[in-house]
Amino acid sequence: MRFLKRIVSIQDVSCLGKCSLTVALPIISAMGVECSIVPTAVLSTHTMFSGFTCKDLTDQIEPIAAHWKESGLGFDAVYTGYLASAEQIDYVCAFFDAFRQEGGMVVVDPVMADNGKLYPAFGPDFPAQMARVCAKADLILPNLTEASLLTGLPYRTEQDEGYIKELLQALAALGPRYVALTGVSFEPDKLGVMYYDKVTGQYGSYFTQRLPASFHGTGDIFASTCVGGLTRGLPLGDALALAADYTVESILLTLESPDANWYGVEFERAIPYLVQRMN
Ligand code: PXL
Repeated sequence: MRFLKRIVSIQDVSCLGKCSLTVALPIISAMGVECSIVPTAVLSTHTMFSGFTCKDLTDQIEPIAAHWKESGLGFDAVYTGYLASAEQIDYVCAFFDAFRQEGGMVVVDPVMADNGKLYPAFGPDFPAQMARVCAKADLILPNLTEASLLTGLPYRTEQDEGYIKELLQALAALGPRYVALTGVSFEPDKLGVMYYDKVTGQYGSYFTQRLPASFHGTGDIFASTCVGGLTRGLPLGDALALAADYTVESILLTLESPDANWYGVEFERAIPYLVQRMN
């Protein structure tokens, strides 16, 4: 019996810019969970910088998976984030089939868009490919833009509960049992997450204060913390609340820094808070 649980995270290495694996690894480790990785690409920075380089690693996914299978390795959770190209979708789906295990979970953060727009590296066909990955997940964690691209429902900045429930149900109809939608706001000074379990038909939500700044990479901080919490045995509502609180704490500490970088939240300074919450 292993006391340490193990997650495998499938997303890119952005060498500078604090997102994807450079966020998932420290956060999941701080939560007391082992984090193995499958890098989907190596980029000089994330794609919000201009002139970034990108080496797609699609051809590595299958050999890495085959070696792990031969070696009898398994994972308590598979967690995917930024996938570098439509070509790698089939390999990621095959990875889920190979490593899904009894009592384990597959969590997909369909990272591809924000603020109403697809990220620059993706073409208009990419959301349909990402929907195939979501179909195989137990839990998906889209933001509102991603939810609208995945379902074909309109993207609206004016939200009400009826609209959010319609999105949640349409997302669950893609396949996953659980859907948690981020960036939900029914009051100007509150921001949070609303979630849905399609088997029980239950909805839940968790809201925190809306802060006067938005930083790149906060979605990855949120998703990594949520998957870490679930793997440590937290119920979904508690894992999402912890993820929201840790993200807010990270942003608050970043706002204290007069020279904070636009490209990265100082989540490192909030790690003691996260560890304390886990104990
Ligand atoms: O934070 C999401 C993300 C991850 N990886 C890369 C990105 C982005 C968002 O822009 O560009 C490479």
